[in-house]
Amino acid sequence: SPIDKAKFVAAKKAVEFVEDGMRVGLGTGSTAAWMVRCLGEVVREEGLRIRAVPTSARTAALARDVGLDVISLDEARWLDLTIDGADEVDHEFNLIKGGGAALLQEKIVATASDRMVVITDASKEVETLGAFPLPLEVIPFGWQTTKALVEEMLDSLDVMGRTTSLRMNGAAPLFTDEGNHILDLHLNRIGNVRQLAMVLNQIPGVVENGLFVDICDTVVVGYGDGRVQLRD
Ligand code: DER
Repeated sequence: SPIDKAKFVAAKKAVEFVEDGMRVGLGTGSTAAWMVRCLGEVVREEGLRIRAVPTSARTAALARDVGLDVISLDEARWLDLTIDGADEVDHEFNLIKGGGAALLQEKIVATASDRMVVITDASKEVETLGAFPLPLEVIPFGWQTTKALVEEMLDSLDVMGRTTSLRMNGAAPLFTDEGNHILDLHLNRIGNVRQLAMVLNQIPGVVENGLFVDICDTVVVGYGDGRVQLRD
């Protein structure tokens, strides 16, 4: 499909940033999965020696399947480059991430990288963040109380929406790799991303939110006709 082609060309382009000897963070999601496959190919063809730090169990499994040398973030300590997808990207390269429920490890790995490259199809580029529900990782203990506190907090913030929902995995609540839950915040439009990102993490029970502010350095946009655009 054109969307798959767009994701593939963006992923393939981003792999060009990977150099011999690098420690590379591997994102999660369908676009990142294309990147992991392309990276496996390039490593095999060019004999690149890289170490890879995944951002989810499923990315780790795929990375091993394609023959990458997977290590933990603790072994790597710091990364040269992280390549990951996004659910929304604005003009300042601020992101909404977490559609794949991996935002906690993704944000830690992206923050521990000299450079973060986001790979997307054009549909992810927006004027203002917020149409995509903002994922929030919360611990299971008292999650309904946390949910109520978040909704109360939203009333006082510069956002349009107020409702939150528990992310389900079929008929049961979803559990992240860390055993936490995800609340999705239906905000429609976020007026002040920096303020919201800060305030949400102050609420007891909240572990992390899917707003990536001042983390992304480069955006690679793929198109269904095979074109790819670089935004630095
Ligand atoms: O969960 C995530 O943060 C993913 O990177 C997501 O935002 C993008 O997933 P996609 O590449 O499947 O659209």
